[in-house]
Amino acid sequence: MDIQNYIKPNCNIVILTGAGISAESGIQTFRASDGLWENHRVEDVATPEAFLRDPALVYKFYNDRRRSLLSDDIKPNAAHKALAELEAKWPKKNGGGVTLITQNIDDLHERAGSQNLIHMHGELLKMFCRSCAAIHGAEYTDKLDIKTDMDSKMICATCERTESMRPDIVWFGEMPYQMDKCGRVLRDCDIFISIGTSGNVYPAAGFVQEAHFAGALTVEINLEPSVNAGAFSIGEYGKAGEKVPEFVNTLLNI
Ligand code: BJW
Repeated sequence: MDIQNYIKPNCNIVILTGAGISAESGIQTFRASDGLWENHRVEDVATPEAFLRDPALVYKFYNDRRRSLLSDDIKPNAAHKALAELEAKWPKKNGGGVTLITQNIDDLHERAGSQNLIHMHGELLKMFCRSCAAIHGAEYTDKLDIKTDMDSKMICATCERTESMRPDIVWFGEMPYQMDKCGRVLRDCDIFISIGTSGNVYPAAGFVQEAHFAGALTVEINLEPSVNAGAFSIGEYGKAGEKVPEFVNTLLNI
Protein backbone atom coordinates (compact mmCIF):
# COMPACT_ATOMS: atom_id res chain seq x y z
CA MET A 1 0.00 0.00 0.00
CA ASP A 2 1.58 3.26 -1.12
CA ILE A 3 0.61 6.07 1.25
CA GLN A 4 1.87 8.59 -1.32
CA ASN A 5 -1.14 7.85 -3.58
CA TYR A 6 -3.52 9.05 -0.87
CA ILE A 7 -1.71 12.31 -0.17
CA LYS A 8 -3.36 15.02 -2.23
CA PRO A 9 -3.48 18.74 -1.51
CA ASN A 10 -5.99 19.55 1.28
CA CYS A 11 -5.92 15.99 2.58
CA ASN A 12 -7.87 15.67 5.84
CA ILE A 13 -6.61 13.37 8.57
CA VAL A 14 -8.79 11.94 11.36
CA ILE A 15 -7.09 10.17 14.26
CA LEU A 16 -8.85 7.97 16.81
CA THR A 17 -6.95 7.18 19.99
CA GLY A 18 -7.59 4.70 22.79
CA ALA A 19 -6.04 3.63 26.07
CA GLY A 20 -2.95 2.13 24.38
CA ILE A 21 -1.56 5.57 23.48
CA SER A 22 -1.38 6.48 27.19
CA ALA A 23 -0.02 3.10 28.34
CA GLU A 24 3.62 4.20 28.04
CA SER A 25 2.73 7.27 30.15
CA GLY A 26 1.80 4.93 32.98
CA ILE A 27 -2.00 4.90 32.61
CA GLN A 28 -3.62 1.44 32.75
CA THR A 29 -5.54 0.19 29.72
CA PHE A 30 -8.90 -1.54 30.22
CA ARG A 31 -8.73 -5.02 28.76
CA ALA A 32 -5.10 -6.13 29.37
CA SER A 33 -4.53 -8.89 31.93
CA ASP A 34 -3.36 -6.18 34.39
CA GLY A 35 -5.92 -3.65 33.07
CA LEU A 36 -8.61 -1.65 34.87
CA TRP A 37 -11.37 -4.19 34.20
CA GLU A 38 -9.28 -6.91 35.85
CA ASN A 39 -10.05 -5.46 39.31
CA HIS A 40 -13.43 -3.88 38.61
CA ARG A 41 -16.53 -5.28 36.96
CA VAL A 42 -17.63 -2.88 34.21
CA GLU A 43 -21.22 -3.08 35.48
CA ASP A 44 -20.09 -1.93 38.96
CA VAL A 45 -18.28 1.24 37.92
CA ALA A 46 -18.97 2.29 34.32
CA THR A 47 -22.74 2.34 33.89
CA PRO A 48 -25.38 4.88 35.01
CA GLU A 49 -27.07 2.04 36.94
CA ALA A 50 -23.85 1.43 38.91
CA PHE A 51 -23.73 5.11 39.89
CA LEU A 52 -27.33 5.04 41.13
CA ARG A 53 -26.74 1.77 43.01
CA ASP A 54 -23.42 2.65 44.69
CA PRO A 55 -22.27 6.24 44.02
CA ALA A 56 -19.49 6.02 46.65
CA LEU A 57 -17.82 3.13 44.78
CA VAL A 58 -18.03 4.96 41.45
CA TYR A 59 -16.73 8.25 42.93
CA LYS A 60 -13.81 6.29 44.44
CA PHE A 61 -13.01 4.55 41.12
CA TYR A 62 -12.70 7.94 39.36
CA ASN A 63 -11.16 9.81 42.35
CA ASP A 64 -8.31 7.26 42.45
CA ARG A 65 -7.75 7.59 38.69
CA ARG A 66 -7.90 11.42 38.84
CA ARG A 67 -5.32 11.52 41.66
CA SER A 68 -3.06 9.21 39.67
CA LEU A 69 -3.44 11.32 36.48
CA LEU A 70 -2.43 14.45 38.40
CA SER A 71 0.67 12.85 39.97
CA ASP A 72 4.07 14.12 38.79
CA ASP A 73 4.89 10.76 37.16
CA ILE A 74 2.20 10.96 34.48
CA LYS A 75 3.27 12.91 31.40
CA PRO A 76 2.50 12.87 27.66
CA ASN A 77 4.76 10.46 25.75
CA ALA A 78 6.36 10.59 22.30
CA ALA A 79 3.11 9.46 20.60
CA HIS A 80 1.00 12.29 22.12
CA LYS A 81 3.73 14.78 21.17
CA ALA A 82 4.01 13.50 17.59
CA LEU A 83 0.24 13.93 17.05
CA ALA A 84 0.40 17.51 18.34
CA GLU A 85 3.30 18.15 15.94
CA LEU A 86 1.28 16.69 13.04
CA GLU A 87 -1.69 18.96 13.84
CA ALA A 88 0.59 22.02 13.94
CA LYS A 89 2.58 21.24 10.76
CA TRP A 90 0.15 19.41 8.44
CA PRO A 91 -2.03 22.40 7.41
CA LYS A 92 1.08 24.43 6.47
CA LYS A 93 2.54 21.54 4.49
CA ASN A 94 -0.57 20.16 2.81
CA GLY A 95 -3.50 22.52 3.39
CA GLY A 96 -5.64 19.81 4.99
CA GLY A 97 -6.71 19.55 8.62
CA VAL A 98 -6.11 17.13 11.48
CA THR A 99 -8.92 16.15 13.87
CA LEU A 100 -8.11 14.07 16.91
CA ILE A 101 -10.93 12.01 18.44
CA THR A 102 -9.95 10.38 21.71
CA GLN A 103 -11.81 7.76 23.73
CA ASN A 104 -9.46 8.57 26.60
CA ILE A 105 -10.59 10.59 29.58
CA ASP A 106 -7.05 11.72 30.52
CA ASP A 107 -5.72 15.14 29.42
CA LEU A 108 -2.41 14.00 27.91
CA HIS A 109 -3.30 15.10 24.35
CA GLU A 110 -3.99 18.65 25.61
CA ARG A 111 -0.79 18.65 27.66
CA ALA A 112 1.15 17.63 24.52
CA GLY A 113 -0.37 20.57 22.60
CA SER A 114 -3.24 19.06 20.55
CA GLN A 115 -6.04 21.58 20.03
CA ASN A 116 -8.57 20.20 17.55
CA LEU A 117 -9.62 17.46 19.96
CA ILE A 118 -12.87 15.64 20.73
CA HIS A 119 -13.16 13.76 24.04
CA MET A 120 -15.94 11.40 22.94
CA HIS A 121 -16.05 9.50 26.28
CA GLY A 122 -15.78 12.58 28.53
CA GLU A 123 -13.00 13.94 30.72
CA LEU A 124 -11.69 12.87 34.12
CA LEU A 125 -11.00 16.51 35.09
CA LYS A 126 -14.59 17.60 34.49
CA MET A 127 -17.86 16.93 36.23
CA PHE A 128 -21.44 16.95 35.08
CA CYS A 129 -24.55 18.12 36.92
CA ARG A 130 -27.39 15.61 36.52
CA SER A 131 -29.82 18.30 37.54
CA CYS A 132 -29.04 21.21 35.16
CA ALA A 133 -26.62 19.47 32.71
CA ALA A 134 -23.84 22.02 33.38
CA ILE A 135 -20.32 20.74 32.83
CA HIS A 136 -17.72 22.09 35.25
CA GLY A 137 -14.01 21.89 34.69
CA ALA A 138 -10.91 23.91 35.40
CA GLU A 139 -12.74 27.24 34.96
CA TYR A 140 -14.70 26.47 38.12
CA THR A 141 -11.82 25.42 40.30
CA ASP A 142 -12.37 28.47 42.53
CA LYS A 143 -15.84 27.15 43.38
CA LEU A 144 -15.49 23.41 42.82
CA ASP A 145 -12.02 22.02 43.10
CA ILE A 146 -12.00 19.09 40.68
CA LYS A 147 -8.42 18.42 41.79
CA THR A 148 -9.81 17.17 45.10
CA ASP A 149 -12.04 14.14 45.35
CA MET A 150 -15.65 14.27 44.19
CA ASP A 151 -18.53 13.18 46.39
CA SER A 152 -22.29 13.55 46.52
CA LYS A 153 -22.08 16.61 48.81
CA MET A 154 -20.53 18.79 46.10
CA ILE A 155 -22.70 21.74 45.12
CA CYS A 156 -23.25 22.53 41.45
CA ALA A 157 -21.80 26.00 40.74
CA THR A 158 -24.64 26.67 38.27
CA CYS A 159 -27.88 25.41 39.89
CA GLU A 160 -26.47 25.11 43.43
CA ARG A 161 -28.04 21.70 44.06
CA THR A 162 -26.31 18.94 45.98
CA GLU A 163 -26.48 15.20 45.22
CA SER A 164 -26.34 15.99 41.50
CA MET A 165 -22.65 16.06 40.49
CA ARG A 166 -21.17 13.03 38.74
CA PRO A 167 -17.92 12.44 36.84
CA ASP A 168 -18.24 13.77 33.27
CA ILE A 169 -17.71 10.31 31.82
CA VAL A 170 -19.69 8.54 29.07
CA TRP A 171 -20.71 5.21 30.56
CA PHE A 172 -22.05 2.16 28.74
CA GLY A 173 -25.52 2.82 27.37
CA GLU A 174 -24.94 6.61 27.19
CA MET A 175 -24.47 8.63 24.01
CA PRO A 176 -20.83 9.63 23.39
CA TYR A 177 -20.08 13.34 22.98
CA GLN A 178 -19.95 15.22 19.67
CA MET A 179 -21.17 12.34 17.49
CA ASP A 180 -22.40 14.83 14.85
CA LYS A 181 -18.94 16.34 14.51
CA CYS A 182 -17.32 12.87 14.45
CA GLY A 183 -19.66 11.87 11.59
CA ARG A 184 -18.87 15.06 9.65
CA VAL A 185 -15.09 14.77 9.89
CA LEU A 186 -15.20 11.04 9.04
CA ARG A 187 -17.25 11.72 5.90
CA ASP A 188 -14.66 14.31 4.85
CA CYS A 189 -11.66 12.17 5.76
CA ASP A 190 -8.79 11.09 3.43
CA ILE A 191 -6.61 9.30 5.98
CA PHE A 192 -7.98 7.63 9.13
CA ILE A 193 -5.48 6.50 11.78
CA SER A 194 -6.59 4.41 14.77
CA ILE A 195 -4.05 4.21 17.62
CA GLY A 196 -4.00 2.04 20.74
CA THR A 197 -7.60 0.85 20.81
CA SER A 198 -8.79 -2.76 20.98
CA GLY A 199 -11.86 -2.16 18.78
CA ASN A 200 -14.27 -3.59 21.34
CA VAL A 201 -16.39 -0.51 22.06
CA TYR A 202 -18.90 1.08 19.69
CA PRO A 203 -19.53 3.55 18.12
CA ALA A 204 -15.74 4.26 18.06
CA ALA A 205 -14.98 0.75 16.73
CA GLY A 206 -17.18 1.49 13.70
CA PHE A 207 -15.32 4.68 12.69
CA VAL A 208 -12.95 2.69 10.44
CA GLN A 209 -15.94 1.58 8.34
CA GLU A 210 -17.25 5.15 8.06
CA ALA A 211 -13.81 6.36 6.95
CA HIS A 212 -13.52 3.45 4.50
CA PHE A 213 -16.89 4.35 2.93
CA ALA A 214 -15.61 7.93 2.57
CA GLY A 215 -12.73 6.52 0.47
CA ALA A 216 -10.06 7.10 3.12
CA LEU A 217 -6.84 5.20 3.62
CA THR A 218 -7.29 3.40 6.95
CA VAL A 219 -4.31 2.74 9.23
CA GLU A 220 -4.13 0.91 12.53
CA ILE A 221 -1.21 1.46 14.94
CA ASN A 222 -1.41 -0.88 17.93
CA LEU A 223 0.66 -3.20 20.06
CA GLU A 224 -1.11 -6.14 18.40
CA PRO A 225 -3.90 -6.50 15.81
CA SER A 226 -7.20 -5.24 17.26
CA VAL A 227 -10.45 -7.22 16.98
CA ASN A 228 -11.30 -5.27 13.81
CA ALA A 229 -7.79 -5.27 12.33
CA GLY A 230 -9.16 -6.79 9.10
CA ALA A 231 -11.04 -3.56 8.37
CA PHE A 232 -7.81 -1.52 8.01
CA SER A 233 -5.72 -1.14 4.83
CA ILE A 234 -2.46 -0.84 6.79
CA GLY A 235 -1.43 -2.26 10.18
CA GLU A 236 1.65 -1.03 12.05
CA TYR A 237 2.29 -3.14 15.14
CA GLY A 238 4.49 -2.13 18.06
CA LYS A 239 4.57 0.46 20.83
CA ALA A 240 2.72 3.70 20.10
CA GLY A 241 5.68 5.68 21.50
CA GLU A 242 7.80 4.35 18.62
CA LYS A 243 5.34 3.67 15.78
CA VAL A 244 3.40 6.96 15.96
CA PRO A 245 6.45 9.28 15.68
CA GLU A 246 7.69 7.11 12.77
CA PHE A 247 4.36 7.34 10.95
CA VAL A 248 4.02 11.09 11.58
CA ASN A 249 7.55 11.55 10.28
CA THR A 250 6.61 9.65 7.10
CA LEU A 251 3.55 11.87 6.58
CA LEU A 252 5.46 15.10 7.17
CA ASN A 253 8.26 14.08 4.81
CA ILE A 254 6.27 12.78 1.85
C1 BJW B 1 -0.95 -0.39 22.95
C2 BJW B 1 0.04 -0.17 23.90
C3 BJW B 1 1.13 0.58 23.47
C4 BJW B 1 -1.44 -1.33 24.85
N1 BJW B 1 1.16 1.03 22.21
N2 BJW B 1 -0.88 0.07 21.71
C5 BJW B 1 -23.56 -4.98 21.12
C6 BJW B 1 -22.98 -4.73 19.87
C7 BJW B 1 -22.49 -3.46 19.54
C8 BJW B 1 -22.57 -2.42 20.45
C9 BJW B 1 -23.14 -2.66 21.67
C10 BJW B 1 -23.63 -3.93 22.00
N3 BJW B 1 -24.10 -3.88 23.27
C11 BJW B 1 -23.93 -2.62 23.75
C12 BJW B 1 -23.34 -1.87 22.79
C13 BJW B 1 -22.95 -0.45 22.87
C14 BJW B 1 -21.77 -0.25 23.81
C15 BJW B 1 -20.64 -1.18 23.39
O1 BJW B 1 -19.88 -0.92 22.49
N4 BJW B 1 -20.49 -2.31 24.08
C16 BJW B 1 -19.47 -3.29 23.71
C17 BJW B 1 -18.70 -3.71 24.94
C18 BJW B 1 -20.13 -4.42 22.99
N5 BJW B 1 -21.38 1.13 23.64
C19 BJW B 1 -21.95 2.10 24.35
O2 BJW B 1 -22.77 1.88 25.23
C20 BJW B 1 -21.56 3.52 24.00
N6 BJW B 1 -22.72 4.28 23.77
C21 BJW B 1 -23.58 3.99 22.77
O3 BJW B 1 -23.40 3.05 22.03
O4 BJW B 1 -24.60 4.88 22.68
C22 BJW B 1 -25.61 4.64 21.68
C23 BJW B 1 -25.26 5.14 20.32
C24 BJW B 1 -26.05 4.77 19.26
C25 BJW B 1 -25.78 5.22 17.99
C26 BJW B 1 -24.72 6.05 17.75
C27 BJW B 1 -23.96 6.44 18.78
C28 BJW B 1 -24.22 5.98 20.06
C29 BJW B 1 -20.80 4.19 25.15
C30 BJW B 1 -19.47 3.58 25.37
C31 BJW B 1 -18.80 4.18 26.60
C32 BJW B 1 -17.46 3.55 26.86
N7 BJW B 1 -16.98 3.95 28.12
C33 BJW B 1 -15.68 3.45 28.58
C34 BJW B 1 -15.50 3.75 30.11
C35 BJW B 1 -15.65 5.19 30.44
C36 BJW B 1 -14.36 5.91 30.58
C37 BJW B 1 -13.49 5.42 31.70
O5 BJW B 1 -13.94 4.99 32.78
O6 BJW B 1 -12.27 5.53 31.50
O7 BJW B 1 -14.62 4.01 27.81
S1 BJW B 1 -15.45 1.70 28.38
C38 BJW B 1 -13.75 1.76 28.05
O8 BJW B 1 -13.55 1.16 26.75
C39 BJW B 1 -13.40 3.26 27.94
C40 BJW B 1 -12.58 3.27 26.67
O9 BJW B 1 -12.60 4.56 26.11
C41 BJW B 1 -13.22 2.22 25.82
C42 BJW B 1 -12.33 1.67 24.73
O10 BJW B 1 -11.24 0.99 25.29
P1 BJW B 1 -9.83 1.06 24.55
O11 BJW B 1 -9.33 2.44 24.55
O12 BJW B 1 -9.92 0.38 23.25
O13 BJW B 1 -8.90 0.24 25.58
P2 BJW B 1 -8.56 -1.33 25.63
O14 BJW B 1 -7.96 -1.59 26.95
O15 BJW B 1 -9.72 -2.15 25.24
O16 BJW B 1 -7.47 -1.53 24.48
C43 BJW B 1 -6.17 -0.95 24.54
C44 BJW B 1 -5.43 -1.32 23.28
O17 BJW B 1 -4.17 -0.68 23.31
C45 BJW B 1 -5.17 -2.84 23.13
O18 BJW B 1 -5.52 -3.25 21.81
C46 BJW B 1 -3.66 -2.97 23.36
O19 BJW B 1 -3.06 -3.99 22.54
C47 BJW B 1 -3.17 -1.62 22.92
N8 BJW B 1 -1.94 -1.20 23.59
N9 BJW B 1 -0.33 -0.84 25.08
C48 BJW B 1 0.14 0.72 21.37
N10 BJW B 1 2.16 0.82 24.30
